[in-house]
Amino acid sequence: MESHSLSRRTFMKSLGLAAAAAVVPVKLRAAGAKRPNVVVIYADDLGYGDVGCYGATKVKTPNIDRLASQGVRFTHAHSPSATCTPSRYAMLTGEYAWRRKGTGIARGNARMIIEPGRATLPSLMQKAGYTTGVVGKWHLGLGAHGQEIDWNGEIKPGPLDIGFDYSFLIPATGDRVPCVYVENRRVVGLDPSDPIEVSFGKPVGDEPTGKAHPELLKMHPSHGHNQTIVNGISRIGYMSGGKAARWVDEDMADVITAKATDFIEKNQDEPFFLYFSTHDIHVPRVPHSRFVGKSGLGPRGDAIVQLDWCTGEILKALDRLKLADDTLVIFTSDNGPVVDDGYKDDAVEKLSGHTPSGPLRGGKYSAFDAGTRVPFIVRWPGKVKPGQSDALLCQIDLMASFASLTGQTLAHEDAPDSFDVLDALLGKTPVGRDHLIEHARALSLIKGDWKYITPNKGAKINRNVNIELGNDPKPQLYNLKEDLGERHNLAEKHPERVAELAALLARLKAAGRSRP
Ligand code: NG6
Ligand code: CA
Repeated sequence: MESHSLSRRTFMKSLGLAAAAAVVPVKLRAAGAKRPNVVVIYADDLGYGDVGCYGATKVKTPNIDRLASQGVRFTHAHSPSATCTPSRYAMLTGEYAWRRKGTGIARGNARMIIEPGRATLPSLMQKAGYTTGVVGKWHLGLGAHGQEIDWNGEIKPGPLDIGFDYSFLIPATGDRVPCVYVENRRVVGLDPSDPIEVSFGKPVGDEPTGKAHPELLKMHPSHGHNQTIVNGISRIGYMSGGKAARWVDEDMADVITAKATDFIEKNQDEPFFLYFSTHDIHVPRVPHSRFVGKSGLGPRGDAIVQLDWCTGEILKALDRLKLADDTLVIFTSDNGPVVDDGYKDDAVEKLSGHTPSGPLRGGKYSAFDAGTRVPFIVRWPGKVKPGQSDALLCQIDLMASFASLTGQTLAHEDAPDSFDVLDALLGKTPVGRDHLIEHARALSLIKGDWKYITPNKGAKINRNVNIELGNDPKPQLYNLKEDLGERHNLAEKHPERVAELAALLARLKAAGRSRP
């Protein structure tokens, strides 16, 4: 235990977290500078009904609610996909992930799926003179195709090769190896005499797995997640080595939030773009002890409380540095909610009437709206009038909208599915995009009040996670305005509308782009 706590202290120090923050004088920003800083707070697996300002009553989220009360709260904003990797791919490239092979949920040793040299959200901001940073969950792969990732040397390509000036990453997810942080191109706190090896096939090293040694676990898997044990939790994949560099799940929110606020502090004098990608509330849900028991809903609720704290720390840093008025903050989530996503963490037992999807049907992985319709809040004090907006929009629109914000024109081939919805984001118009293709196993098309889900043979329910997936061999048509919960399939009643939406979807797929 002693050696563990010692190495943990050394580790925190290697992250630069122990030293008192240097006092940096607040310089005035260039007079007349119009470009706001941009901070995107990207929560993981947070559902439409998981926060107070979207109707949750059992769990308290005062910081996220404050953001909403000072900004625009969107009711019809979507992640591009119902899982993480494709959502992030689409948000950063402006291209629907389903157009590209290899953009499904990435393994922990997947190679980078965004090609260097491509126009991306961060490269667009860089071109506008912003300093760009990503802190937190990545899950878009690292390293070059056809080559082993060198976890013990330089890891590239990575975020620095697609437009970020700084990166501090959880390489994949908290539940996948390698369980280490990567800062810019290197694993943080790595002892070269204890090299890291990672495998998603045959076991590596001789460390115990959750499957063979459940007695060593502090949290047990419910499905999958039974390979190498790190910090008492078995993960997806095998790893050996890198012991001094391994993260401690309980500290993760503190570590990444400190890195995010450091980035803001260091770049306070110039416009910056920060993509702060939280680990919460993805599994394994292992919040810091100060949040344990705070929600009464078990670790999932406590992780929401921790996420709210992280959000509050970002807002506090902006206040402290007097940057709040010059900063456009977006808060949203990469896909809808899931309760049991692979660990027995009491989330199901302690749900206590909390409804992660709010009034929507389905959840993470689902073609029903809870798969992608997520909390989405925009705050820019003095520029964005607080209120609510029902405009249809998608995170994929950030590229075209920020091009507009920074006075740039996108090349025809760039961000092929990103719409300029800047006026909707700024609350100036209730009109968002004309239509949206949602992506789960099935594709769906939303246009006006209508949503069409393409027929497919997938399972109707994922029994592991207990979520209705929205799959059906028959076409589905819902009127979202009258039937937000997608209970009444009107496809047989309105075959002409089904035909019209199916034809539009086919055209948009064939065109390879949808940006006007
Ligand atoms: C699934 C995992 C789930 C989660 C998900 C990715 C199993 C059985 N389930 O394959 O736990 O990691 O992938 O989540 O392994 S996401 O939010 O990053 O897309
Ligand atoms: Ca996710």
